[in-house]
Amino acid sequence: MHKLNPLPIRLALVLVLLAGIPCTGTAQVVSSVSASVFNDANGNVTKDGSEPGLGTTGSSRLYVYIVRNSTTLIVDSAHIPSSGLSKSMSLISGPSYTISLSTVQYAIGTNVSSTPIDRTLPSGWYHTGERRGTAASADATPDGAFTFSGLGTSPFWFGIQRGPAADAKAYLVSNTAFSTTPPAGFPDISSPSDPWMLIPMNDPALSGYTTSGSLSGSDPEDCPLASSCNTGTGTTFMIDSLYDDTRLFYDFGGTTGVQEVDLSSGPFAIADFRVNNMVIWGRKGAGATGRELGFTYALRDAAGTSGTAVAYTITTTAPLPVALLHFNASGSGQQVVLDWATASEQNNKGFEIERSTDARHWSSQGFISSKSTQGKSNIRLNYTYSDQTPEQGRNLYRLKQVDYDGRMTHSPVRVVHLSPGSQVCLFPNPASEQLFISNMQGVEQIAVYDANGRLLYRQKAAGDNAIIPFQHMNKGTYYIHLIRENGAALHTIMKQ
Ligand SMILES: [Ca+2]
Ligand SMILES: [Ca+2]
Repeated sequence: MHKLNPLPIRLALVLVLLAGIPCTGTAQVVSSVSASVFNDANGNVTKDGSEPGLGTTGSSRLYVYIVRNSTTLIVDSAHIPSSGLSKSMSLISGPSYTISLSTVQYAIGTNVSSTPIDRTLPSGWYHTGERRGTAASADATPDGAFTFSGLGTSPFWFGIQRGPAADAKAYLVSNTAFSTTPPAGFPDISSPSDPWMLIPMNDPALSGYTTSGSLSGSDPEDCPLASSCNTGTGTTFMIDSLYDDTRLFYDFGGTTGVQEVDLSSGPFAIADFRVNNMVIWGRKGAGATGRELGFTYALRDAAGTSGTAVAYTITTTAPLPVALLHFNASGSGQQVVLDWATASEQNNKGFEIERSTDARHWSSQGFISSKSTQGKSNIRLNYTYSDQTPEQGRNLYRLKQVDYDGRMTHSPVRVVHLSPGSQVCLFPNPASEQLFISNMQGVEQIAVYDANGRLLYRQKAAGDNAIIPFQHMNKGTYYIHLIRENGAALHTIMKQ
C-alpha cells in the first residue's frame, strides 16, 4: 500500500487556510494565537495548578474556531490535543473576531450566519468561562464563545468542567422512630391544631446507605468516588423542593443559628453540610405509602454547578399517629360528654373510650368507629361520645386510637369532676300537687319565684331532700332557686 508523505498534506492545508482569508488588497498584519482548554474544577476561569488541560470531553474531540465577525466566516480552526493547548492560528488585522469552542467539526470558510457553531458540550459538561490571557477579565457569560478585537499573541482560555450528581435516597422507617421532642436549640413547630413529629437526619433509623441518613453524591473533579461528597466534606447541597407534610430545619451555627428550609425564593443552599445539624419534621397522619415524607435535593460542586435534583424519601411503617384537632370532656347533669375531631386519619379503625378514677386503672367504656372511608381521611371529622354512668367525683377520660393493623396511640387525658350538687333533681316537671327535690347536698336555702320575679316562698333546707307544696299555685312558670354557700342554681318548673 502506498504511504502518503505527510508534508505535502500540511502544505495543502496551509493553502486552504490562506484561501479562507479574505483579501482586501491592502497590506495585512498577521499574528498567531493559540487556545487552551482546561478542566476548571473551581470555576474561576483560571488554570490553577492542579487543573489539567483537556483535549476531549470523554469521547468527544474539541475544536476551536475563529470567526471574523464582519464576514461571519470561519477564518481558522484547530483541534485541541490531549495537552489542552492548540496549535497557533492565524489572524489578520480586523476590528472584531469571535473564538468558539465546539465538539463539532466545521470547515474553514463556513458561514456561521447560516451554520451557527454548536457550542453545546456533551451531557454532564459545562462551560465555566472564557478569557484572553491570564490577566484580562473573563467573558461575563460562560458559553464557549469569546468576542475580541485587536491583534495579540496572548492565548485564549476555555474552562470546562463536569457537573455533580446527588444520590437518590429512600428509607423505610418505623413511625416509632419519630419524636415529639426536638433536639436542643431546635424549635417545636407542633401545635394541638396542627401536630407534627420529627426525626433528626443523623438518627440510626435512617439506614441502608454507606452515608446513612446524610445527603450525599459525587463530582468528577471534587469527590469522584461514589457518595464521597457528604457530611463534613465541605460540600454544598441545595434543597430543591419539599413534599407535602414535610418541613426541614438546619442549624447553621454562629449568629445564623437554626433556620427553616425556605424555598420561597428558590432552592435553599446549605454550605459545608453536616448531617448532625438537620431535623426532618413530618405532619401527623402522614408518612406511610402514598403520603411519604421527603424532599428533593441537588449537589452543588466547587465550580458552582448544581446537578439534577433527586428524591430523599422517608416512608414510615405506619402513619404518624392520627392528628387530633381537639379532645374535650364536660360534665352535664348525670352524664359526661366527650367530643373530639381529627384533622386527618390514616389506617384508623376507631377510638376506644377509656375511663379511670385514679389514672392507673383504666376501663373501656365503648368503641367509636372511624367515620373515614377505610380508615383514611384528609378532612376534618367530628366525634362525640356520651358516658351515661360516670363515677361520682373525679372521672378521667382518654381516647385509645386503634389502627387496622392493631397499633394504638393514646390521647391526652381529660378530667371531669362531678360534684354531688350537680346532680340535684327536681320532679315531676310539670308539677301539680307537690314538687320533690332530691340530692340537695350543700343546699342551704330554697326560694320559689313566679314568672314576674316575685318571691313566693323561702325555706331553709333540712337534709338532702325537700317537698315544696304546689297545689295552690296558679298554672304557669316558676323559678326554684337553690342557694349554696358558694353560689346558687336556678331551675325552671311548670305548674299544670
Ligand atoms: Ca480554576
Ligand atoms: Ca465539578
